[in-house]
Amino acid sequence: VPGHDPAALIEQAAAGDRAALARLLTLVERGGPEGRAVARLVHGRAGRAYTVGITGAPGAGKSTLTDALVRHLRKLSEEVGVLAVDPSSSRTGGAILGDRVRMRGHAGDDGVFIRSMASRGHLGGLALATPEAIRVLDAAGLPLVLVETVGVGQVEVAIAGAADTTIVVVAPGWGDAVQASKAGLLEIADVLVVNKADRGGVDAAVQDLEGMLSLVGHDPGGWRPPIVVTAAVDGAGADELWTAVCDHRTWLQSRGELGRRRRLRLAAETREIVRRRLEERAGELTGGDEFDRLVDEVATRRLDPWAAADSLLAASDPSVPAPDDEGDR
Ligand SMILES: Nc1nc2c(ncn2[C@@H]2O[C@H](COP(=O)(O)OP(=O)(O)OP(=O)(O)O)[C@@H](O)[C@H]2O)c(=O)[nH]1
Ligand SMILES: [Mg+2]
Repeated sequence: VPGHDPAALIEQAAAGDRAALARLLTLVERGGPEGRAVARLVHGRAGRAYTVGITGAPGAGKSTLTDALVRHLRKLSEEVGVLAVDPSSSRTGGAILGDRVRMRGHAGDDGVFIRSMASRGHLGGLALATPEAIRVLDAAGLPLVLVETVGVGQVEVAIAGAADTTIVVVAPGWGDAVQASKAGLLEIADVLVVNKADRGGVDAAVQDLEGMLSLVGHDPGGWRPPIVVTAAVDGAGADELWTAVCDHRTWLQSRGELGRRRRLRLAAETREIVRRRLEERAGELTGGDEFDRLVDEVATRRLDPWAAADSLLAASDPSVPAPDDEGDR
């Protein structure tokens, strides 16, 4: 039974202990001091794994397609980690369970590690827990990490959904392609997938996407997302999809784009942490007795709201000069 010491757990996970890996992910999901300790320790060991995001509207077939990709990768003897991220708090554990059941075919295969994430305890929620969880899998030595996220919510798309290669999945029908476009998914797509090809309507969906891609526009010599047709239920197209991912990876690497992208993602993540921290701090500053006292002064016209805010901020941070020091009283 794995213990709680983050450093020991990381050694065990890196040696292939999957229970230790699971334990580390639980700590990261929960946040708190232990989660922070894990994050600090894994960061220096991460950076080798290639990450592939699989996103799209609910029900497009992301989980089924992820499963098909994993099967294909196992045939190629590739080791792979999978994170199924569900950012919508409205969804119940049942949906997550569905993902687990769909992925159950890989039970007993040590070359696959699958984890669903739906935590709420972490500061910044799943958007910030996801890149940390990816780094845990990375530090544990998994060379490939697939991340399934529902493509809704700006922060989720920007941070949790961000990967080295992003696959956007749509099902046939105008609705899906238009929704993907509205949700900003076409802009982030490196590879587009029209899934459920067994159901028909594929040609129209491919044309819809082609049309919308032309509207988005791409730099000359830039990467234009290929459109891959799949029927994830029977694994059809998984090999073409993987080839497209590998082509994109080669393209990124040949241009030095991979490092640039990763840096942008780390900047976005760091910025988001700062933003959430400040928001948390704002909640603390405006929730106490001192705040009430200042509001009384504002209400009785002795202080204006800006001066009250300055006073609160100065009290919270000694490096900010207090309004009194400015001699305006
Ligand atoms: N006919 C057909 N059905 C599919 C295909 N791929 C997925 N499905 C079905 O579509 C439904 C949704 O598939 P999921 O893989 O759960 O879709 P998802 O995008 O992961 O859904 P959420 O995670 O709930 O957003 C399931 O009933 C799948 O069996 C396909 O290629 N053809
Ligand atoms: Mg799913």
